[in-house]
Amino acid sequence: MDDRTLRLRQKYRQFRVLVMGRANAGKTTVLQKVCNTTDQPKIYNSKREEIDLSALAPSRERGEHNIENEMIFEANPGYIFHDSRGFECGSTSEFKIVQDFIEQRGMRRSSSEQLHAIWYCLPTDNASRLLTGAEARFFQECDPGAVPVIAIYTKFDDFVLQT
Ligand SMILES: Nc1nc2c(ncn2[C@@H]2O[C@H](COP(=O)(O)OP(=O)(O)O)[C@@H](O)[C@H]2O)c(=O)[nH]1
Ligand SMILES: [Mg+2]
Repeated sequence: MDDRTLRLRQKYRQFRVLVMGRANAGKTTVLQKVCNTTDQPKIYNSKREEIDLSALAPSRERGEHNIENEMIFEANPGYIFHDSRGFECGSTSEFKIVQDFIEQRGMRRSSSEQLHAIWYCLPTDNASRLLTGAEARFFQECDPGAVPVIAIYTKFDDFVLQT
């Protein structure tokens, strides 16, 4: 590693990523691959208290969902993931939550609180539409500022199989 890389590595101990994409897009699978694990992530609230999902009823879990929660895989704590679940319904309030989060986190001076990237998972299998209304809106209207948006096409093997 050169000097610059070393300096960056020292400054950015953790890499914070907002993961977007509808249910079943393959988000969790991509994160597991990146972190080289098959485990589920641990989830922490903004006070860094662990949230025990098994203790929550499914309906409650949805209600408890908060974009500020941090998902961390024990196998690779170098990544902190935020999940924008709920965005898929495309409502204006959900869109605003995501937009505000990106704006707030993009402006943070402290590198440990900054949002470093947005990974947008788009399933390519035949059963899915490539872009839903909410997704088209995100790409047209959302201003990520300095935060790079990376589109990840998922389920490509299925696309190949179908075509
Ligand atoms: N064929 C295929 N299936 C996938 C791929 N990625 C995920 N899946 C499957 O799609 C389903 C949803 O994946 P998941 O990662 O849970 O999606 P999430 O809801 O976005 O977190 C699971 O049954 C996965 O095994 C892929 O690249 N190819
Ligand atoms: Mg998931």
